[in-house]
Amino acid sequence: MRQSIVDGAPEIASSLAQEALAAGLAPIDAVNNGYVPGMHEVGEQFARGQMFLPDMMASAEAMRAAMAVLDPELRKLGTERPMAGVVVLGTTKGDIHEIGKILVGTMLTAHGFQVHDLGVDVTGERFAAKARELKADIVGVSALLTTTMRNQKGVVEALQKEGLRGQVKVMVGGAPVTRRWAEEIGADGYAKDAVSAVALAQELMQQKLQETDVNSM
Ligand code: B1M
Repeated sequence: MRQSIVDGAPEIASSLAQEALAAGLAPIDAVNNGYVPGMHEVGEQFARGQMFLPDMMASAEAMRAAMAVLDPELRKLGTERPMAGVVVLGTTKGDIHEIGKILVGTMLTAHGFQVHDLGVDVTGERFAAKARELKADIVGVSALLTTTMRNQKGVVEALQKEGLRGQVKVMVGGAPVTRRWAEEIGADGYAKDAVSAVALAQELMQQKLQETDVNSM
């Protein structure tokens, strides 16, 4: 699986995902232990100048082909659970990386969250407008570039400007993002991967419930 991503081979990535499901492998294990390490290898080779932009794009295509097989299986779990909360998700302005964000969305859906994915290159204003429209509980902002991380702060500010910050929790993530950065920009939490994003979203929903209880006393 790892090699199919490094080679940018969508057909192989897809057929290995089908084989994995047929063999009873948990889809999230295939993602985390099979395909994602391939993406990390691609990133390292790109940084060393051994791979170029078209190679990275081919690897992203292979990752999408694997996810097309695994995603429905991951999502199935979500339909068996009560609705856990409404999440507006997206990749921040200036940034077109989407694979990690899609994975986070899939895992949240699998755990009962209603996820509205705004896609990539999303401004703070669009996050805020969607959060207002859907009465979102959580806004999730992904950033993969050190140059676009700062736009996560723009989302927090846009929510503040729209008077929504009291109702909406903000979670951030992405390879260059850290807990310290999340604290610095006034976000409510940081998750390092899609599995911990679910735990964080559940924790933020608990916090929201407790705040509502206190306010209604
Ligand atoms: Co880009 N890219 N890329 N790229 N790319 C990186 C990020 C890079 C680290 C590669 C490198 O140099 N080693 C580097 C960034 C350097 C930096 O800023 N520090 C980089 C660069 C430089 C660029 C361009 C500038 C290249 C250029 O044009 N010269 C360009 C930027 C374009 C732009 O956005 N404006 C660019 C373009 C691209 C492609 C389009 C070719 C492609 C993306 C295709 C797509 O998404 N459709 C691409 C890819 C594939 C990568 C790497 C190789 C892989 C990213 C990925 O999908 N990882 C990446 C190297 C790397 O990350 N190792 C790289 C797999 C994914 C599952 O992990 O996204 O980290 P990740 O998500 C994780 C966690 O971070 C977390 O959970 C996810 C699942 O576990 N998470 C969250 C993510 N979002 C979260 C949100 C949360 C919580 C957790 O809450 C809301």
